[in-house]
Amino acid sequence: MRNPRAGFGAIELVIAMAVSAMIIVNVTMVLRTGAKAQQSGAFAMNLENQVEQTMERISLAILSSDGDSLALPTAPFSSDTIDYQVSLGVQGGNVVWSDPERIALVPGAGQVRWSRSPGTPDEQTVVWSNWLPDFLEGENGLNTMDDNANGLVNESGLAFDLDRDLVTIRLSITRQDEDGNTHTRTKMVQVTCRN
Ligand SMILES: [Ca+2]
Ligand SMILES: [Ca+2]
Repeated sequence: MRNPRAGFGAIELVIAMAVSAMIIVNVTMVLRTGAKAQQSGAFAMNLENQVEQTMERISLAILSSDGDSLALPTAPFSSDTIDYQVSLGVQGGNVVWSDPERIALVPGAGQVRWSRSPGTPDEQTVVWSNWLPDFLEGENGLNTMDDNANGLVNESGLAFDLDRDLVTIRLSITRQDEDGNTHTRTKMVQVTCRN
């Protein structure tokens, strides 16, 4: 004869197992979400660092350049390229200038490229950043409007403009994370040439 209490015990056991399974699933989900948040936090931080670092390199170069020689447009126009020479010091009362240097957005490649002696056989180039969009964050280039209301019309992912001796630099970097979500960071810095 079967003991009714034994059957009851089995059901209780099944329920207990189901409950613990649910708890395990929940804990795992919480852990996963935590790891995900940490991952996306690290991603955002990386992106932020990259924008900071690239902007710092660009602004340092412009800071020590010959302000009088900068041929940049004035807002609402802008350029994705800057040609400059850096002061190497003073010799015999004259400022000694470096070979011509250039910082430019390479269209299609989405790169910020620094070069020395561009267009000559001695040209040296270094990529300072990847993942630049064609147009600055919020700007739709296929029109005649300043879509992101920053005073420039259709500015590129890297944009320079000049107001007397004040150079404004704008930069956007856009990357996709593992889940295919797009993240964009934009920074603006204004620099007055020392020389
Ligand atoms: Ca704009
Ligand atoms: Ca536009």
